[in-house]
Amino acid sequence: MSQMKHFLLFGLLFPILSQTVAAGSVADGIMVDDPYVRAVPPGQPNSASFMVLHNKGDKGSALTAVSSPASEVAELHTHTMDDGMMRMRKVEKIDLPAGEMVELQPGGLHVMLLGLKQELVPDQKVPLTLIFDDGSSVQVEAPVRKLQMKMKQGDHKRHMH
Ligand SMILES: [Cu+2]
Repeated sequence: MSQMKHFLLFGLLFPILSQTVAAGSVADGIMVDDPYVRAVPPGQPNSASFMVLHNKGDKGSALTAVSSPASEVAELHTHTMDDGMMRMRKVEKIDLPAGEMVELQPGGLHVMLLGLKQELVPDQKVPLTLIFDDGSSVQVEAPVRKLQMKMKQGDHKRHMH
């Protein structure tokens, strides 16, 4: 277990992309690609994070939880069409089939950050801990990015951010 301790320490000192795992765990076989967090205007209580998860292991697993010091709560969400309206709903887990890539992206699966504790300024790095179904975890630093999206603002003109 001293090896795990070493990895944990390494993760704190070099917060780029580190795995807080022992060999053979689910986290060991998961590659996290291009993680980022959506920038939101000041006062917005929530945001979301997106990334690509590549399960390079030979057995299927799942992302079961995420935690971040940036928000009170982090949930796993998906979008569904409901009477022609896109709605988000919480999911228990995000399945990661063996050898496949699963994309968390706007309008689809995402990590919901509820109750932001800080303003999310572009280029700032948000630490996320991804927890898998065997209890192993991976820590990533997700930069904050502005997304191109239409904002509805009452009767005001729609504009691009
Ligand atoms: Cu959501």
